[in-house]
Amino acid sequence: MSYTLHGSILSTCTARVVASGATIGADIKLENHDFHAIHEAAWAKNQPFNQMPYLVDNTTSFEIFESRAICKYIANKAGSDLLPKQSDAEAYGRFEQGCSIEQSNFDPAASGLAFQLVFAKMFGLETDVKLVEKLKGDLTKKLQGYERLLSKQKFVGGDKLTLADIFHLPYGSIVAQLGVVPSLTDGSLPHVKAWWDTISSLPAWKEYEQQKAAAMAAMGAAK
Ligand SMILES: N[C@@H](CCC(=O)N[C@@H](CS)C(=O)NCC(=O)O)C(=O)O
Repeated sequence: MSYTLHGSILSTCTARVVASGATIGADIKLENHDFHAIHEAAWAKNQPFNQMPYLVDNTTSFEIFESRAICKYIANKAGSDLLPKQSDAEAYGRFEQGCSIEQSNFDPAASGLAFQLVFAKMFGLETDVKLVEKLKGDLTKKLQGYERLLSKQKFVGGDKLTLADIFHLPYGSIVAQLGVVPSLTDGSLPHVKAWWDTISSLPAWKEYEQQKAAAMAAMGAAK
């Protein structure tokens, strides 16, 4: 089984698939595209919303987009424990609960902060300072819910590491590096800190961060 992932090493949603795929042990070749490519008509044939990434299954030519769906597809084909089996109703239920938590309680504020504080500048846009303050407050409050959850179970999708945890890494790492929501890392929410320390030190994530740093250094050197 081999896959071609069309995206960019600099894209957070591509990072979600790269890190999940590496943790699963899947054979994924990342084809790096310039961000301008997604606005071309040819791209919309593969990703109708002009976003990256999308994946091609090289064995069957099946194509799929939406980073979380891509990760679940790869994990399902590999029979990976990162995706609990539907036949185990409770484990699968907890896992889907964890995926929904990430998408509804973490991603809106974390991706909003990353956009306002990192990507807006790259696109020549002004940072909306009022919105940043609101998003910081939103995520701080949500993390209190994470603390309550993680005092009862070790990971967001149950007692074992699942894709639901890995899904947090791309935007969570940006928030952690910016230091704008201290309770993610400062130990004031001890279960959150222990969880974050564990998932952010997964070898696949460290490897992704090294690849991204190397790509950024190469881009800087080419300027
Ligand atoms: N829900 C989609 C979001 C994809 C997405 O927003 N990708 C970003 C790059 S990380 C993108 O293509 N942004 C360009 C745009 O939305 O115009 C996924 O998870 O794949």
